[in-house]
Amino acid sequence: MGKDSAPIYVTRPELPSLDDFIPYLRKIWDSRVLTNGGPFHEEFERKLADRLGVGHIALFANCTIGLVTALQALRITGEVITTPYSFVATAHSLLWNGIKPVFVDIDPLTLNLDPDKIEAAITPQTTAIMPVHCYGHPCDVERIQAIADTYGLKIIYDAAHAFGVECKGGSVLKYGDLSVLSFHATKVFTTFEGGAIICPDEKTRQRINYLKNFGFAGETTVVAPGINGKMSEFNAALGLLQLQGFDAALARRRAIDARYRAGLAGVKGISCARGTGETIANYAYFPILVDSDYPLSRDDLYQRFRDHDIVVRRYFYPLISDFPMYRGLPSAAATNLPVADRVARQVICLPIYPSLQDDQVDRILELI
Ligand code: T4K
Repeated sequence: MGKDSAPIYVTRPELPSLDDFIPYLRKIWDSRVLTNGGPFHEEFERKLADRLGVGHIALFANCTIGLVTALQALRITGEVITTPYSFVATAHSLLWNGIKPVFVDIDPLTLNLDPDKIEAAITPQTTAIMPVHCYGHPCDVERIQAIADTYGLKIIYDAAHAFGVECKGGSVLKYGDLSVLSFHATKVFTTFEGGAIICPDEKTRQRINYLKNFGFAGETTVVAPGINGKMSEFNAALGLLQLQGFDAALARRRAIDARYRAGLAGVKGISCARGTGETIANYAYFPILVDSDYPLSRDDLYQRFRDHDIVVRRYFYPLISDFPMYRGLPSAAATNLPVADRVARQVICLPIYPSLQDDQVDRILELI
């Protein structure tokens, strides 16, 4: 074990066989329809909605443009409450809309926005909450909805990690006003790049479709300063094929998750993040927290992995609130975010992806 073995990455995309994709490519080449809502786009949108158990979907080029557009669609302004414990795109989507992010601490068990701390951060300028289903574990959707209802706020979920996740009310993507998915190469379901907004009704989807196509509502009518957020036929065709393999990929992820949990059960100083009540999980990430009673510091363990060509990642370190464009905000102070600050210094995401082999999982467990 060491430098001579192939590196193990935190994730690897699961792809269909190239032979299976060629007929889709041939159709694209033959038709010369490459983008702007072609036949694969239409079919993928429909089949994806069925697979996810949601009514209305607008496909996107990626999740980040989806988040930016979701905020535009709901005309969100002023201040938005969000989590510092996420990928930086969450807060960037606010800055791209000239909105001030207000960071609220996370719950130490769920690692999601702590509902107990949201109300204290609401001001007359607050218009929305942007929580993240971190690692695919659902937020406390009912409590967040109750707060939003009381204060008249919108909710846009950053659901980049939550493909296929269900809770007792069905798909977690049905909660809030809008949810935004990512189909990036590192996600459980990938179309190379891609994303989608889950909408509550056809009217909202229509508006989002205008916004993702420069604001065009007909050949000569532009109703808003829209962006180009469209998904291409190439990505949509791949998405159609990926739907066929998703259940098998999920089953393999579940088995890896179980193997890690069994192997780490007795290890003092290491704790595994748990589900938050989902009825169907997606095993998107395998985060562990390194406590002070573990013999190595988090960064020493991280380095130990790297020395053995195991490319683990510290998602999400540093906190978003520590990046230069955010750290001057009053809500970004570490004293306001003690739980997130601690967790960001403890976390390591272990490799998890369908083609990871049991003996590779065992090597990782041995190193720990
Ligand atoms: N909101 C949240 C909560 C998110 O987590 C993300 C994205 C977004 C919004 C925005 O979604 P998109 O706009 O991207 O759709 C990655 C991803 O780039 C990013 O999409 C993701 N979150 C974030 C958590 O992770 P990096 O900098 O870690 O990526 P990278 O290139 O280091 O990849 C990690 C590992 O994955 C590599 O070591 C090997 C493997 N990999 C990666 C790529 C890109 C492959 O095997 N093949 C590949 O093509 O950010």
